[in-house]
Amino acid sequence: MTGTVVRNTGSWYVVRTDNGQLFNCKVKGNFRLKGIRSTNPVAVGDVVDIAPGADTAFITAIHDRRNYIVRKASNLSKQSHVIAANVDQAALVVTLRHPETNTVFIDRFLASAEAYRVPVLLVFNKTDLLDEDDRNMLESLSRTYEELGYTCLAVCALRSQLSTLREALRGKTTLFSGNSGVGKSTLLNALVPGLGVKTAEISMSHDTGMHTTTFSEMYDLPENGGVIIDTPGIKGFGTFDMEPGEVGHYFREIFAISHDCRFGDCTHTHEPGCAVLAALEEGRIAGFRYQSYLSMMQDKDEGKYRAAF
Ligand SMILES: Nc1nc2c(ncn2[C@@H]2O[C@H](COP(=O)(O)OP(=O)(O)OP(=O)(O)O)[C@@H](O)[C@H]2O)c(=O)[nH]1
Ligand SMILES: [Mg+2]
Ligand SMILES: [Zn+2]
Repeated sequence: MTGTVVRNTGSWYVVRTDNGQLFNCKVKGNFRLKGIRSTNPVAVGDVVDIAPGADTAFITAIHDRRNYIVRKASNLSKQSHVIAANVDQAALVVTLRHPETNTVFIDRFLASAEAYRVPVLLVFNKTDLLDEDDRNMLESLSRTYEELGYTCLAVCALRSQLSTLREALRGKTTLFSGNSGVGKSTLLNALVPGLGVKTAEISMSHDTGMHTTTFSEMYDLPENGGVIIDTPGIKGFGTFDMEPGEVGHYFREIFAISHDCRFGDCTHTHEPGCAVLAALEEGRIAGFRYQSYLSMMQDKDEGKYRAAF
């Protein structure tokens, strides 16, 4: 029998077969992703073969993935974690306030998604909490990202201002990702009337989320409006399996300009004749994007990433 993984809690998976039946499954055997060790060999979105047993079914094979998005399982980890597989796009939910998503985190996510060829939608939530300065900031950030070709939406889950988001999700399978507390599950609840997925207020003292969602699950939007995969909030986004020379390929503007660098193996940090540094100087590349690039290059130097991002 074949089905799609719709939920993953620890070593248990819920698989929905084509006729809509649900099976609680465990994994049989040892699946590996291109020989990389992963904390979850199977992810939500995977199409799998299952062999139903007396009370437990087993996942016996994973079909080839159209795409997937993966990050380091944790700081310093050599293991990867597959966030989801076979998605049409990822919606990175971010907030400028309560909590504050930093741009290094955004850019790490974007670079990784670029590497795995997953289109990203940037969803700025909690617009009700923004003052005028924040709104200017939102506009300026959106402009920068839109110029790079990323769609940016400003929404408010609390006031159900979601028409642009609903439109962007229609008919697609979308992974919801982002820091804890940005409102991923609240958005989901607002999009699916009566769903009632658990949400929680962010910590007053730390201004961070409470890691309320603890497993990944796929939900159907009403009226064939698409599919959402809600996932646990993440703190840092360590890129997995990326060579230092590759990092610049996944920053669209850096990649485009790098063709004019004097040296083919330019790292855009100190080299003479570096077109990227020249563009930075002239303001044709946003300073914060270049900082994110440096942050990822430094990981590669140190062989790790810092938990703060
Ligand atoms: N003011 C305001 N609060 C919101 C909005 N959207 C969500 N929240 C609040 O933000 C808090 C966190 O929301 P959640 O939906 O639990 O966040 P999450 O991203 O799912 O968090 P994790 O599951 O921990 O990753 C809740 O108290 C929500 O009510 C919004 O648009 N405006
Ligand atoms: Mg949640
Ligand atoms: Zn260069």
